[in-house]
Amino acid sequence: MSKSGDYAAVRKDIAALLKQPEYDDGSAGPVLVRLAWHSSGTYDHDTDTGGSNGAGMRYETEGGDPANAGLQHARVFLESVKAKHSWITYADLWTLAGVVAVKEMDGPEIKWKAGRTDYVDDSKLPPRGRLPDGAQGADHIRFIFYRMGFSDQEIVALSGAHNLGRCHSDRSGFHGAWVNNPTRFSNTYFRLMLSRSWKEKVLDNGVRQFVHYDEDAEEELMMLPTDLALLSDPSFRPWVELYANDKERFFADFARVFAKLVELGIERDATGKVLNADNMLGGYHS
Ligand code: CCH
Repeated sequence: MSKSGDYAAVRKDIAALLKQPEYDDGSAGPVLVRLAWHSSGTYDHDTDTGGSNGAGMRYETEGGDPANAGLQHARVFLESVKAKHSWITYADLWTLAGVVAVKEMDGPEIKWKAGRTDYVDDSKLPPRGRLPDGAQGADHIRFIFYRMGFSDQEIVALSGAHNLGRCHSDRSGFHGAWVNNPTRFSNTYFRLMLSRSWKEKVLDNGVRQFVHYDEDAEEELMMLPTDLALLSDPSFRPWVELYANDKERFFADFARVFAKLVELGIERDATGKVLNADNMLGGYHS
């Protein structure tokens, strides 16, 4: 058990669990990034509902959403950290884990602030269907991300997270990784999107995705229909080109936008203290 508020100790223990030789590509990192994103990405700006406060994925309504299939692996990985640092809220732990994982996989440093509550406010619960569907196109992506308050540029920057991890047939129905080294954060996703020819493929389960096969690669690489929508849309595409050509710019923009993502729905005063976490049932601490 660490001292309450010792986030450095928590960060260290998250970093230590990333190496998982038996899991996927040997790292828990990508699925932890996805947990941070899905816990935050239910936010709706207009109604101020959803978001990471409340760690709703612990319960069936949100945790059992088919869009969240597979994220139980991420939550289980983090249980040992929660057991050791029981003072941290799940909402803080899940968002911090994504931030630490990006950094440990050679990505940028992302600013992160504590203070999320695990108190579940029923009036803030998001309905299912708030997360994006990879089978769709640019209109759908805009509908989902504008609802959270993101711009076209921010949407493209965030999508660069698909440089990490892979699709699992038994989770989303899609299959494969976007890049050859899916446990190292970089702008390869954008570079491959532009430089390779992507061919439509219908998988045995009927799911439609796009693939490319390089002779010297270990496996066929993939793109979701939503990924390639970034290429065909005239407002998204210039950002894909920029990030493909300028890794530093991508890292800086990704860091800023991911920090914004994990803050959705968290209200703070000028000192950074959270204002909307007053119901302290979930172990709120300042
Ligand atoms: Fe994503 N993502 N994502 N994604 N995602 C999937 C996997 C990851 C969409 C669909 C999918 C973001 C945006 C989108 C990650 C981070 C982010 C999968 C495969 C699908 C499908 C799931 C499976 O089968 O396990 C769609 C659609 C959008 C937007 O339109 C954003 C934004 C982020 C983070 C900033 C990461 C990381 C993964 C890999 C997870 C793993 O388990 O390896």
